[in-house]
Amino acid sequence: MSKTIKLEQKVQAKGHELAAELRELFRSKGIFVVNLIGSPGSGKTTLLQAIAPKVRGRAAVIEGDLATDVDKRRIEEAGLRAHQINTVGACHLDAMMVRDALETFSIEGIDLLFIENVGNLVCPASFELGEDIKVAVVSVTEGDDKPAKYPKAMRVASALIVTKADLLPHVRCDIDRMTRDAREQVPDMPVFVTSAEDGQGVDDLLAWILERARARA
Ligand SMILES: Nc1nc2c(ncn2[C@@H]2O[C@H](COP(=O)(O)OP(=O)(O)O)[C@@H](O)[C@H]2O)c(=O)[nH]1
Ligand SMILES: [Mg+2]
Repeated sequence: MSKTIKLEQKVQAKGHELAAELRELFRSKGIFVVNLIGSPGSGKTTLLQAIAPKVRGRAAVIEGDLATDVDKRRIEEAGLRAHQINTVGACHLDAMMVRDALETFSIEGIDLLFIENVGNLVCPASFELGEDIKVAVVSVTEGDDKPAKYPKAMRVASALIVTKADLLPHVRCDIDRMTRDAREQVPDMPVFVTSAEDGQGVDDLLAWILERARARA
């Protein structure tokens, strides 16, 4: 038991070290990095597809999934360079996977990198990838209790992105409740109500991300 804990601590410490190295690398290249965490089907890839035409030539995407390169191809079709990591069972990306990806995936010439984590509101909240910010993605169709049920995902997030707002007339979803619960964890947490379908909130979200990037630079 104590051996298991020690090994876990060692692995976590190594992960922190590597994430710090990645953060250094991204900073040295002037790249602002956004790590998207959210459940499978919450609309992470579709949101990135909606953002893609607005950041063509300056942004790239790393996709994390257990299997397939479906999301990478969707992003490429939307006009951004993309790289797929297959975790083959792991429920989250880790810093080592991102470092390995950068051996073949060039991030030269960009100033914005999106990392779409494996669909999951639990594990990805605990792993640093050298990102500047994590954002939590929750759709209106998942139930408005999710920010309350996944407090750690809220706590590590710099913003809550509510997706699929075009479906609000068809589902019971109280955005005020989601906002309140997210702000229980992070007071004043920015909340963006978006739809990739009709585009609402996407420009505001991107403007906020770019402002964060400018503030860091
Ligand atoms: N109506 C509507 N459907 C959406 C929206 N965003 C995503 N979807 C749908 O939700 C499903 C899952 O989306 P996807 O982006 O693949 O989710 P991911 O697993 O989080 O990357 C797909 O069928 C999308 O077409 C949206 O803004 N409005
Ligand atoms: Mg996806």
